[in-house]
Amino acid sequence: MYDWLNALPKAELHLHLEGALEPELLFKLAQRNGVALPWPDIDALRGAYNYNNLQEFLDLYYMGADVLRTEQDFYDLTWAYLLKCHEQNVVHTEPFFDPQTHTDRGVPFETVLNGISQALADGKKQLGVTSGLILSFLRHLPEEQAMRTLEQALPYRDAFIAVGLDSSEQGFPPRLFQRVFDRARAEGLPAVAHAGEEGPPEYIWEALDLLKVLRIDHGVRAAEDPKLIARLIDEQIPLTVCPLSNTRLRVFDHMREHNILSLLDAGVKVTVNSDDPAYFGGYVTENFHALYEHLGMTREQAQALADNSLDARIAK
Ligand code: ES4
Ligand code: ZN
Repeated sequence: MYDWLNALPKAELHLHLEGALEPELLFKLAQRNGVALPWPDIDALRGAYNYNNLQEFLDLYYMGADVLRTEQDFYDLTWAYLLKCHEQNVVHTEPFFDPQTHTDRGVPFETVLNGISQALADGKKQLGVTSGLILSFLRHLPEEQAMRTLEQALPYRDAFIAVGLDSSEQGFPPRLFQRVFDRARAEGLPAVAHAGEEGPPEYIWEALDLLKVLRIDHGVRAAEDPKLIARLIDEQIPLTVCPLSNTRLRVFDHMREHNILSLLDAGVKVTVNSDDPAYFGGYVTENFHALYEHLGMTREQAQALADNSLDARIAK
C-alpha cells in the first residue's frame, strides 16, 4: 500500500519550509555558519522532538530556524524538500515561508526570498515539480509588523501566489489581521489561514468572513460546529489537514481518533499534507500511510483525497 500511495499523483498545500529542516541539514548549516546549538548531537535534537501542544513545537521550530542565514541555506532547505516531493510524486506544492522569523534575526528579506525562489525555479526545470509560494504572517506578533512585512514583499509581488497566517493560534484570532489581509487582497493576493487547529470554530468563521480565505489550514475543529460543516460542504472550501502533525501536537490523542475520513465521507473537501515533516516524522506519503494503517483508508478514499489536493491548488 505504501508504494501505491507514494505513486499516486498529488499536491501538497500545507507545508512550512522552515519545518522541512531535517536535523542532519540543521547541524550541517550550524557548522557552516558557526552557530552554537543547545544540543550536543543529532540524536539529542531528535530526542527533543516530543511535544504536548503547538507552542512547545513552535519554540523548537523557531530555535531550529536560527541556523538559516544565507541565500544558499534557504536554497539547500527548499531543494531538499523538492527532492522529497519528486520521490513521493508530489507533482505540485504551495509551501509557506515565515519572513518575520528571519528578518527579526537580521537576515534580509531578499536573502530568504532569493534562495527559496531559485530552488523552486530549479525544481520546476529539473524535477518537474510545479509550485507557488505563500507569504505567511506570524499571528503572535502585532498586525503592524505583518503589514510591514507585506510592504517589504510587494516589490516582489509576482514571487507569491497568496498570503497566509500561522504560529500560535489560541488568543490570536483572525480578526486581528483584517487590515493586512484587506491590503493583500487589494494587491490581488488571495489568502489562506491556519484556523481550527487548536483554536475554536469561531476562528474558522472569522478567517472565511473577515480574511476571505480560499482555504482553511487544518480546520479539524470545524467538526464541533454543524452549521460551519454545512457551509464548508456547500461552498466546497478546502481544508488542508495534517494528520501526523495533529497527533504529534495532541490535537487528537491517537490517529484512530482523527476525523479526516469522516469529514471526507460527509462531503468536506479535505486534503492530506505534512505541515512540518522534519519535526512530525513524515512527508505526504507517510501521512497517507498513517490513515491506511490506523483508520483503514481505502484506495477510493486515498484517490479522492489526492484529487482534492490537485483541485484545491491556487496556482493552476
Ligand atoms: C505550524 Cl503546525 C503549525 N501551526 C501553526 N503555525 C505553524 N508554523 C509552523 N508550523
Ligand atoms: Zn501549518
